[in-house]
Amino acid sequence: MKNRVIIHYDMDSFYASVEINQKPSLKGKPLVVGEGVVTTASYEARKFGIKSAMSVYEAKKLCPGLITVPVNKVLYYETSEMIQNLVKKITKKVEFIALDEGFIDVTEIISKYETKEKFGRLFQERIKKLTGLTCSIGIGYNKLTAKIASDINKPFGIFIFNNEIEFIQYIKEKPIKIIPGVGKKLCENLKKISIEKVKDIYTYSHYELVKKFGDSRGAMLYYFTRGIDDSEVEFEKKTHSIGHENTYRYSLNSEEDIKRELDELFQRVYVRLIEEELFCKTITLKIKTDNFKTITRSYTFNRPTSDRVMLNNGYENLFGEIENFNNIRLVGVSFGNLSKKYFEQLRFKN
Ligand code: TTP
Ligand code: MG
Repeated sequence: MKNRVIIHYDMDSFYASVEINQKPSLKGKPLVVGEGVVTTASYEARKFGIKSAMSVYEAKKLCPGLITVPVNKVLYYETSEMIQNLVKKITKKVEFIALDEGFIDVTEIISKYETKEKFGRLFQERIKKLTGLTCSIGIGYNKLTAKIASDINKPFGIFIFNNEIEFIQYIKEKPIKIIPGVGKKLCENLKKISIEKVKDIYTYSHYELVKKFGDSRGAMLYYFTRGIDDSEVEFEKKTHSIGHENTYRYSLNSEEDIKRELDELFQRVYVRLIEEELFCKTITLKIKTDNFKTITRSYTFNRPTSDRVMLNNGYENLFGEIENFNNIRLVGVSFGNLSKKYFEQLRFKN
């Protein structure tokens, strides 16, 4: 595989910075966003030990002069959209993973810039000029190393891993929680077998890790601690659809049979929509006869939804349009025009 260059950008204290930007008198002050729970703290508030997910009550004990601001997600959504539109002008190979962070595959375009660092600085300046906000940049040879790098020089920092040697050199003495996917619980379990630093993993074989922690987590520990990650920046994810089809060796010939099969498929696709935290705008039914005639019928909602009743109504309407129930050899249901639940919830709030 060609040497890749992947960028991970992550806005600094995102919600707090957006609020400060709106009201400059808040600048330089310890501030948290959230009323019951801290969603994020300004860097001044972090000096007091205040962190995301802490109660505001606890945070105020740590810093009596703390300013609290209510969450205004519409504002963060709008800022995020501005940032994403700018990022999309650089290349279409972008994958947004949260309101304030994303991956960019710059492998094909990085040679236009003098150095990777220059690209990073330019990127930061453009975001700052557009939004008044700062971000941190990680530049890696894959998504994993870019993601870890963006955290290293926060705020308004850049860090670069050019290759596995540089990565391992940096990471080996660090606590194992630096690896994305290693949460609190796994950390505790690793500690029980004396794994505290990244390098402690190196004494275990792939086989041993899989045996102890299961296929996916074992492999993750083995590969990620070595800086190995072949996953791609999924830049066209948004246009994907999800669906299921059944083919039959003998044809179906009654409305009841076809309805029953489609109901089951609808249910399966719906479960996937919910599991993958997506919203859908278009439902499609597909039916194929034994002489390979395919009929598809689609229904598009006014706006993306994950509402079971709405989806079901759309599906029932489509089923009502089917006229032929003879010699059916394949039926399918798919949901298209997908978008992330998180974004849709914010978009349609208020
Ligand atoms: P993060 O990027 O994790 O944090 P951050 O941008 O505030 O700070 P950093 O400079 O360390 O990147 O999360 C982005 C936003 O997501 C954050 O501003 C608020 C929100 N958020 C929550 O609502 N709850 C949480 O527990 C976390 C971690 C973040
Ligand atoms: Mg952030």
